[in-house]
This record gives sequence, C-alpha cells and structure tokens, in this order.
Amino acid sequence: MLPGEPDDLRQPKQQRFPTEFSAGHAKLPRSKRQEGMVRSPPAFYIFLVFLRAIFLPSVSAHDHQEEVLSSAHVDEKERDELRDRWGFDRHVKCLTHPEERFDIGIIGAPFDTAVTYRPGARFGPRAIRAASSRQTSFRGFNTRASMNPYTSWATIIDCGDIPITPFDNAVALTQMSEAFLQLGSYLPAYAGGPHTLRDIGKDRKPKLITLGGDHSVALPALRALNKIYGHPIAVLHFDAHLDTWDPAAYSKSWRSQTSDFTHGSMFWIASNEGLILNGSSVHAGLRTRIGGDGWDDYDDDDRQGFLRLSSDDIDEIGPNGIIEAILARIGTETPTYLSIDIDVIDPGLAPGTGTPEPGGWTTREMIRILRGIEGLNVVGADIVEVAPAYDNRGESTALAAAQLVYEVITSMVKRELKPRVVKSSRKDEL
Ligand SMILES: [Mn+2]
Repeated sequence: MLPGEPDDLRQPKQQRFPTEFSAGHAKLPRSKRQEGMVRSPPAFYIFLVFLRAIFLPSVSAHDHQEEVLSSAHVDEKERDELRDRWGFDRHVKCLTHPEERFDIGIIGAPFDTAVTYRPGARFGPRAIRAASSRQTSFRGFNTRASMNPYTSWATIIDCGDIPITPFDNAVALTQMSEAFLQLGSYLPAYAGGPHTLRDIGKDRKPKLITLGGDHSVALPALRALNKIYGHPIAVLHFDAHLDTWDPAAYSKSWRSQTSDFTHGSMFWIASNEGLILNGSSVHAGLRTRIGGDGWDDYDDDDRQGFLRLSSDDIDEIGPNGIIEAILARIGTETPTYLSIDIDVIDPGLAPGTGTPEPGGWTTREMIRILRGIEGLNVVGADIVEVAPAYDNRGESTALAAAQLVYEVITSMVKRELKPRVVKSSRKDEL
C-alpha cells in the first residue's frame, strides 16, 4: 500500500492518474500518451472517437483500444525499468485497468451514508493509506511470519477507490457490488512458478481487501464472493456489535428496501440471501447492548449461525483461547470472509470510529489474534468504520487499521507457502 493515492473525486484532472504514469509522462512514448487519453473524461473521449471517425474511418474505437492495450504490452520492459527506478509499491486504478493483474488488491470504498450514528468513514481509505506511509516493500519483513509479503510470490497493488455516490444508497450498493465482482473476477497475477505454492490452478482468484467505508460495504463484497465462488462463505467478524440486526428493529413504520441497508443490518441481509455459511461463522469482540427486554437479538443471531465471542472472553481464555475458538469453528480450509470493524478495539486506543463502545480489546491483542488465525482460508477481507474526524492527532485509529491490513496481507501470502518453507518454531508468536 502506498499513501496518497489520488482521490478521483476531488483532485485536479492531471493528478487523477497513478503517479507512476504521470511522473514519467514527458519521457513516455506515444503509446503512454494514448493511454492517458483513453482515461480522459468521457466527453473528450467521445470527441476523440468522433474525430477519428472523420479522419481515420478505417480505425474504429475498438481497434484503438486494442492498439493501446497491445502497445502497453510491448512497453512492458520499459515499464518494469521505470518501476525499478521510481516505484517502490504499486498503485493502479484497477477498475479501469483490467490488464493489470494482481493477487491481492487493496480497494477503497469511501462510503458512509448507511450509518446509524456518527458519519465520516468515507474518509477512512485516505486515512488508512496515510497511516501506512511507513509500510514499504523494502522494509516489509514480518518477523512473526518470517517473510516479507511484498517481496514474496504475490503481486500486491493498491487498486484505488470505487467511485460511490453519496446521494442514493441503492445506486451505491449496485456500484460496490459490480466493482467487487469485476475486480474479483480478474485473472490473478501469479501463474506457474515455484512449486512451493499450493492451490494454484485455473480456479484461483485474486483477493480483495477493502478499506471502508462504513460496515455496510461487507454486503456487496459478500454478494460478489457468492457469485465468484458459487457457494456461501464463512464470515469471521471482529466487532463490538452484532451487525446481524433485523432492519425492522430500527423502525417498523418507516421502511424501504434502501433504508434496510445499513451498517448494522448487512449481515442479516446477507444471511437471509444465503450468502453466509450458517454454522461456520463467528463474531469476536462483542460488547454491544442489544434490543428489547431479552435475548431476541441473540436468538436471531443463532438462527443466522454465528458463534459469539465477547470482548470480556479474552480475560477468561486469553488471546490464544480466542484464536482456538475461531479455528475450531471455521477450520483452515473453509473459504472465509474476514471483516474487521475497527471498533473492536477499545475507543481509548482507536477513538476514530462511528459507534464507539468502551471496554474493547487493545490494539496489541487484536494484532495477536489476527496473527494466530493466519492459517484461515481468507478469500476476502475488509477493515471498516475508520472515521478520521474523531481520531486523535497521532492517528492511533488509522495506524491500527493500517497495521491490521498488513497482518492480513502477510497471512494471505504466507498461507500459500508450504509450512516447511517458513522455518518458524516460535509458536508463542501466535
Ligand atoms: Mn460493524
């Protein structure tokens, strides 16, 4: 991950393109400039196509696109050289560059109009990227995993943000669903190579880690995963809250399909759509108040097939007990969506979030638990609800989120390596 991924919605046009292209623009051959033109605003592109239709009737828009793509391929060597000189880490707008292959893609979802309390998580992606400034590939060796995820087998790139409307949540949900489906359906970068890798085959998919955004972004992610894998996915959900709430709990009188889609109901919707593997899913870090005068919310949560681990449980069974309970429930082969609400961490350590709940885990405990579950078959992940407006000057919340993403990336890369490759006997590093 790199900080400072240009924000497409707010930056001047010239800065909308990835730095590695714009920085070298003056030196680049004709094909690169054409590439820039293709990514210009639609009106200009249409005008360009119109001009070509007049003056070059034999060249269609489709041919033009083919030409650009093939030229880009021819220039691969030069691009590699430029990357060696100028690019420490990769950031590409993957949604508009399907030719860019990756194994793990970081995708921002700047969306927060489905929250019940404090807004602001739409600025989460930029805050987490800024907090990841000191994460570089040349200083990325993770001692707990005995490997550097950025220099191992996987191609890891920052895919930029999904453009998401703040005006219509139904449209926003569609935008996110289609973006996750598109990115998750790309061919992965890795093909062939060292025999130390397993599970490499034509069914292999790239993995996405979403930077939220409020927690509702998990619904479109699960919808996309269901289409990509063709079956329900287990959910490991770190959160102070259940997020399996029946939308009717908010209001029985004033409802619409759009209003049902919130950051507290997305797993209820996903469960009812059959997207979540009932019986293999887990909540961890719970400490929320629940509705009504009894256990109705828990009963409904049981119906949806979640195991509940509370924040307090860590005092009784320790981080290793939490790890063991998660692994016993999910196993290491079940395809799993890892969803981390930053409010699982105590607001004293991570105050920059929308619905803070006192009494959470420490950042260290959360990191330790994540390390302990490195063997899970995580097929997608998110880190959500980082709202920098409520963070402190030291960026504690965003720093925690950036570190969690690094740990998730590490585990995703490490899991594909045979255990014997990693000579770590330090089991206490769980
Ligand atoms: Mn949540």
